Amino acid sequence: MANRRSFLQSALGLTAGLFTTDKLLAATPQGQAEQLKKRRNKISGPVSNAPVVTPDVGDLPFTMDGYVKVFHLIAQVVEQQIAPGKKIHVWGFNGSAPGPTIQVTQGDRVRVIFDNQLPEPTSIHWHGFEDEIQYDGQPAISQPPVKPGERFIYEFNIHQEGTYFYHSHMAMQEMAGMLGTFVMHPKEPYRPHCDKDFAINLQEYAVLPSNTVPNTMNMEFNWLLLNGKSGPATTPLIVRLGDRVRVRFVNLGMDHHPMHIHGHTFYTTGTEGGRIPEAGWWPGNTVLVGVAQSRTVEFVANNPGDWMLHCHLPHHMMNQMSSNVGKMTRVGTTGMPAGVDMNTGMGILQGTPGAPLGDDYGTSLGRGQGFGSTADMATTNGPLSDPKAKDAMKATQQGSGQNMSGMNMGGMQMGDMKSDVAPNAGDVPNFPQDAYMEGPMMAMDKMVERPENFGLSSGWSQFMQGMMTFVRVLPPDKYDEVIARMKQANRPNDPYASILNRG
Ligand SMILES: [Cu+2]
Repeated sequence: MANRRSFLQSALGLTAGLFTTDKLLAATPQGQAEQLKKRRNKISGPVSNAPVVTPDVGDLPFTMDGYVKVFHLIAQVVEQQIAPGKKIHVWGFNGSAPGPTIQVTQGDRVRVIFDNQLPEPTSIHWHGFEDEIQYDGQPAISQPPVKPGERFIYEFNIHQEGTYFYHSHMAMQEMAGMLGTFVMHPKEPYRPHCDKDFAINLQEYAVLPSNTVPNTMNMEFNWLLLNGKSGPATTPLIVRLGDRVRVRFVNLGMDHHPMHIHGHTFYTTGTEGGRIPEAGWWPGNTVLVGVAQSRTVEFVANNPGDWMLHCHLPHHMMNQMSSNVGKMTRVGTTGMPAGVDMNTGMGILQGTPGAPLGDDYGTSLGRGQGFGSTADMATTNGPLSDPKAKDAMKATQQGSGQNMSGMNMGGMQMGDMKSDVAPNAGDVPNFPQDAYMEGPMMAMDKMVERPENFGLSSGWSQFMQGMMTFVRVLPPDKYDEVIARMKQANRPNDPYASILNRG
């Protein structure tokens, strides 16, 4: 029978025909669109839940105890590289802040063994869970606080579906980093099927000059993060042209974040209360993710390119919250130097020149500009002059953040030394605003090199800060190449493992 079928197929030229057609189709834009249509038709076919990928964070593994899924969650201090040259100490879980994503399925019985390795009492609240009061995680109300070195065991019958999260219920511990995503996959998979499913945690820290810990009381945030990284250190979302994509945003900070995508229209399909019935979905390209909320969006990635996905609050698209404001940042007769240490920058009396708020120095305007260590300067909006740039680069290259995992700190990209600003720039009111390229190029492409960034246009990293990442909608050949490189990297606990294993 089999032989007869293959004979018939080759007699009719079916096998060869299919091969040739597919190859031909992929060669032209029209062909690619045709393939896209084919893939989209598949969306209504049989479906299953695609595992959620949390870039830069990954999943919390589990073991089975009979029919119970058992997770082991550990609260601890974590040293985390959030941007090139910037390492901070945060409080997280199992090695990262946000903590690893927990994925379960509706109907599961789940046990979370929680260990507190922090120096003060804490507990874990399971945000949005409709479950028994003794597992709600409110210290001294629903359970005793979990003291340092102690353990508490939470148990749940998962009857909900959607995007939830876990966090400390102590306000300042939350702001020190203690949160993570908790995905409840539906027993009956959602339709239409999504080929890719991502989680992005939105966080903000106020890290004062020369500090490695966030000041949790401060409301002026200078580091804005997606999954614990600030641009350009964020790892892009890799999707194949034609994929239907789901992104789940989780916000546990002090600000609301309007999350915006380029080149596509998405539908908001879920909140922190679970799936929205399809009739209630609403289209947009920006979704406001309020504090303590989750928002799930879905779109068909039908537009090839490296598209930005970012918070649209202007101050959340910066690192160090730095602004170079007006002539005060100019040296010589037209201005005063900024970007210096706190004493000097704030004109504090210190002998020479010896006059508080004297004429020699201007205050460093903006929030955090240049204050503190020179190592920080290279990760602000850019140095002001060639000598300063060189100093900053030296500091960065010698800085503590050289050997962070997954990043090549081998050196800054020194572009051409010419300035890209107008010769009279210093005399123009309100200059500079975003003159990143004043002085040598400060692109960090090399420092954040990773397979997911392969093929991005040179210098991209210079314009990527704060809560910014990409959705890379890659045509099949480019997609295959990037995926092959990701596989080859063979990284332990790769957040993308579920996609790489699928092939
Ligand atoms: Cu924001």
